[in-house]
Amino acid sequence: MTDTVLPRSSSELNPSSIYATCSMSPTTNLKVIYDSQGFVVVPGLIATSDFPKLQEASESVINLTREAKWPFRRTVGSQFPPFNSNNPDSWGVQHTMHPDLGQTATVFSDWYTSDALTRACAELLECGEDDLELELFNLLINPLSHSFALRWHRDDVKENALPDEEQVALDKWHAGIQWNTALYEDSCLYVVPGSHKVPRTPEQRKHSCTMDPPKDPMDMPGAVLLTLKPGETVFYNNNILHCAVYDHTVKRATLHACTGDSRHSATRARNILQHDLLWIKDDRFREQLNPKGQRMLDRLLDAQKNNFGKDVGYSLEG
Ligand SMILES: O=C(O)CCC(=O)C(=O)O
Ligand SMILES: [Fe+2]
Repeated sequence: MTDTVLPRSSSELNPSSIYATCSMSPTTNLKVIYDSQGFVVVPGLIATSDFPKLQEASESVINLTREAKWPFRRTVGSQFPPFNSNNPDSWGVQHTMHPDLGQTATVFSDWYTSDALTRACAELLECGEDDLELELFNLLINPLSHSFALRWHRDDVKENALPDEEQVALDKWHAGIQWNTALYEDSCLYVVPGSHKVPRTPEQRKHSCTMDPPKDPMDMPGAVLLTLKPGETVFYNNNILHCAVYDHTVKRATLHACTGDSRHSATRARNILQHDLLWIKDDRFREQLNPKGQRMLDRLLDAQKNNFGKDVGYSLEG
């Protein structure tokens, strides 16, 4: 078991040193770090035998996407949903658990519902594993020929929200958790530790109120680069102020997903259902899941039913 290393101070923060095991040890600081910084890095959640399977499955969907044989992708030039197909280059693969991907999708859904991962999610969400809701599972990849970047943003708060509106949105954001698991070293994501709790300062607003990606992400007051080593997972509050830079010369294959607490699924509706999820009703998808996954799916289907016919809209533009 690794000891938890608490950050020395925000200005000295080296996020890649913020490790915490998600053992059920009474001394675990996972939740403490997550609450104070808005993210926590956890190594070793992927079983050694599963690691090559996930790498292989990722290669397979990346190839399909780059060969234009998988239509659900994040297109270079589009930062947020809905993604268009205006550019042949991609920075992400969407819907990796989709049953049309056959056995490959099962590798992803087995990991999404694995005990180590769901235990960590439940611990951070402070809910029972029986409350967890299956949500999104995508893959973030390096574009092949165009470097690309996302502007500074919070996933479900608009860039022009006033400080009071920002605070209201941040206060209710505890119903789901986002996570990135790196299959290769990943130095794409920048975050402002602690920004998940407080509105932006005037200076931070200046760096995050347009559609433009930053010239240098480190110009944002409080920014740190979050480097993940292969096999490490960062769990983060996706309303933390963050941006990302994708260098087409550096291999990236990072699992990118979120898991919800179904007791609050109404709060999650826009964030999740803005991604087209009709395929989750496919019987083949249910059959692909283990019993725990099927229960998690039922909670998402309930949320989808409760929002049927409603226009949930999109969180962000760009
Ligand atoms: O590339 C990343 O790690 C972050 C992606 C992101 O911020 C988003 O999809 O909203
Ligand atoms: Fe984001």
